[in-house]
Amino acid sequence: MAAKQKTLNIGMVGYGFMARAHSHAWSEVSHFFDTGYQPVLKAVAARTKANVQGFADAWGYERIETDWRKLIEAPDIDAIDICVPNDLHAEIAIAAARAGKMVLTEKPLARTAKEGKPMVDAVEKAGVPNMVWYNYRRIPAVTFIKNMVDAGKIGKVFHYRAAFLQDWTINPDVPQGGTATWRLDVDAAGSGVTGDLIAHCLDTAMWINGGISSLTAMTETFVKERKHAVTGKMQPVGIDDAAAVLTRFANGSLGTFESTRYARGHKAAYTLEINGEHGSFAWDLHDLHRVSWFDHRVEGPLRGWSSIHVTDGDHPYMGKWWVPGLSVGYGESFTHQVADFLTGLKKKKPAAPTFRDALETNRVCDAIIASGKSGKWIKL
Ligand code: SOE
Repeated sequence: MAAKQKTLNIGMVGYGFMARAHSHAWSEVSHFFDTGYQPVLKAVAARTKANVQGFADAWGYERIETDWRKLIEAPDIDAIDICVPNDLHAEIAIAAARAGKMVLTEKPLARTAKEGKPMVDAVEKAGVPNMVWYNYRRIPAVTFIKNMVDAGKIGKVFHYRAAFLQDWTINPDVPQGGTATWRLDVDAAGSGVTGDLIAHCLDTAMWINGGISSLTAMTETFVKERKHAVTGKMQPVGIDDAAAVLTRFANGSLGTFESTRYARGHKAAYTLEINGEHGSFAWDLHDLHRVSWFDHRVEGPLRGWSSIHVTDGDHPYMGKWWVPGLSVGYGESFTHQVADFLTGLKKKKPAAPTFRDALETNRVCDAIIASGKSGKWIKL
């Protein structure tokens, strides 16, 4: 760790699963990455005092607030980190930017691109550092694939395919809305698997393979009515439970994306593959350090798929951790994101995805939802 580091006081909004992932990252980063900054878990805000106090105690936040506005007004807070349902991102982010705070928000940027655009305008007008937490691009093996594609290892790209499969909403008794199940409520989430899971796949895909120029999608809502956790009433379900998408990328390659919460047996099965003229790369979140690699330039009988364990000191991020061969996990993808954010502050080079970058992901998600309804191809 560097001797002289600037303090960066974090104001966390929310105390759920994502607030844990982010708090873990803020706490861990300066033990491993020399970014010039020392994040401090200064304050956390959420409505229910007992819950937020428990969270603050567990993670070592110095104080709690029961209104996020207090964090934004507080002169000792440098960065606001938004870990609340999607419908609250815009209001908090815009207020934070206006108050001159750095703003980070959990993905997706907003429920729709229309809602996200004023967020982009606000951070850009205020000139405040901003980032959206799309963590999977910072899994070392995924970053490795990006670097290798950029280095031309597979040549011209023909195909990109990704899937993100889960099975936690098959039971029709799972409610919509409320603290734990807001992802099923279209008013809170904006969309279903598209904004929650395909958004991750799109972020990685567009980072590795460039922009998407057109798409068509098929979406389905398998359970049409669910009880709302807040009202207690049966209400129509407005989210997409599953989506299958065909895309054309601007570089001429074709893409396929599939996501569902109805793939029995799958909990977080994010897989991706990219095929080019000289070779292919494939990756699976369930074996997150492994990259499968096929190199067509290898001559003779040894040509075949090989498996690279992305844990060497010269692999992305890995030189900062233990010794070659030892692993890191899901949580560290967030730590890498924080490390890049802090390094970006030091170098005055924003870490991606910024709000503007993530707005593009929202645009593609909007097109998926629209195409799922109309059945038409949509140009982006
Ligand atoms: C949903 O179950 C979820 O937690 C997403 O919201 C996350 O973004 C994803 O990484 C894992 O699944």
